[in-house]
Amino acid sequence: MKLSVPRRAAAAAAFALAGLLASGAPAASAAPVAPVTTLAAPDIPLANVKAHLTQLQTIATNNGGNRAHGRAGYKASLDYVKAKLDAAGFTTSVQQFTSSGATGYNLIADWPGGDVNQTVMAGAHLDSVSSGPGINDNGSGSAAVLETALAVSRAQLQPAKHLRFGWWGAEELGLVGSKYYVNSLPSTERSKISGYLNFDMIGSSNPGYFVYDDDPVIEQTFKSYFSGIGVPTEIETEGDGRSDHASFKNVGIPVGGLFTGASRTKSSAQAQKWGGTAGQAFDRCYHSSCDTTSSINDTALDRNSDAIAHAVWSLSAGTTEPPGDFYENAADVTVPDAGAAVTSTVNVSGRSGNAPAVLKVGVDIKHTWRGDLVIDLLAPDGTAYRLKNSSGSDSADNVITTYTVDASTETANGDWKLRVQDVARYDTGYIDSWKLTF
Ligand code: DTR
Ligand code: CA
Ligand code: ZN
Ligand code: ZN
Repeated sequence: MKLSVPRRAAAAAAFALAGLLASGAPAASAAPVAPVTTLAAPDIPLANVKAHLTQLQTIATNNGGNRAHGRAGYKASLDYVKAKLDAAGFTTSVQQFTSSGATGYNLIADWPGGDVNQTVMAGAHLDSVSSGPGINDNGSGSAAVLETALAVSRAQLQPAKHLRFGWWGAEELGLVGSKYYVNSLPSTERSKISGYLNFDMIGSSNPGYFVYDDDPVIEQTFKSYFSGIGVPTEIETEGDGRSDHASFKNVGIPVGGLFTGASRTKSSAQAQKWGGTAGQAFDRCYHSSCDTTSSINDTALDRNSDAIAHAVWSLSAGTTEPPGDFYENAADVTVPDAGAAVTSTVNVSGRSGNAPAVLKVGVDIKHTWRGDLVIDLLAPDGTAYRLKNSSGSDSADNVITTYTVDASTETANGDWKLRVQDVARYDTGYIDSWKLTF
């Protein structure tokens, strides 16, 4: 038993997640990463994503059949995406660069708010090859990221971390646009990007469900989403260096992403797992003129769009309170034999809103014949929550246990009290310590 003032545990667990994202590996001294309380992401309407693909298809059709770097179809694609984002309240900027003698463009869209020192970024290359409209490669990633950004706007999401979205030019020429973006960022700005999520080909006609095996937290975020919808995933093994995430990874930014496959052939085991056709390419129209809206697998596009939203929502959420926070009073308080009730107080401060529906009340009361005791929790407004009634037959000693109380109608901050009364003669004891865990 020791005397101490009410204290608040310093819980670093919630920041371990940021540390994981920042460093790509768990910090040596990091506490186990506590669950992050997040708002559930909305469903991303497949119809909206497909409407963007239809627009990109039309743009290609009206501009020589492609949306390639240096061609009119690319700039028209960028103008389409930018107009949607401007109308939805994003702060957009267009970054110009030159590649192979032609002007290229990146589109960056920032969602106002959030901690810019912990920026979560999602992106996709917007250019196609010159031999086709590039609807899966990579209209699919571009449209899904766009619709996720629009969902952020519809929700007026206010995540703890800052959200940024990027659409890259000239990926097909060798990740030119994303490299230009990253290389143009001062290192101080790069270090603010806690993670980059890449989506390049996520609607392949004979799809697989591949998750990049890079940052463990991002990888797990995607894996748990897909396992939650009963879809098995595989680690993307051919991905290194094959798309824009490489530009970010090369400067030490944690990356992750999703992929449904390109020219590789689906195995029979994969066909067993995912359906589709074994012995056929995941996308038989890869880099071809048939990479059109009719070559998209809707189920794959929908699932991946929803996975993107899930990742954006969960990786950008901070926790309003570090979970596992507790307030304790370890001062001894004697309980008079068959006498008046006594109280012990903890002061809760710095929290927002109400107490939780599952407020844990840990008590440690040393007392013989504990059946003598009546125990209550008193909220700051005086509301009493009965934790234990007296019981003449309960002859065991001490009450060392944790009760749970639905305190969701009580404001969290204020003086909470444990009230203990000994209602029967001869046995005595004291409050050793007690604590509230939010
Ligand atoms: N290089 C991409 C397509 C691609 C091929 N393999 C992977 C692996 C992971 C992401 C993308 C890709 C392109 O042609 O745009
Ligand atoms: Ca959906
Ligand atoms: Zn490509
Ligand atoms: Zn691509």
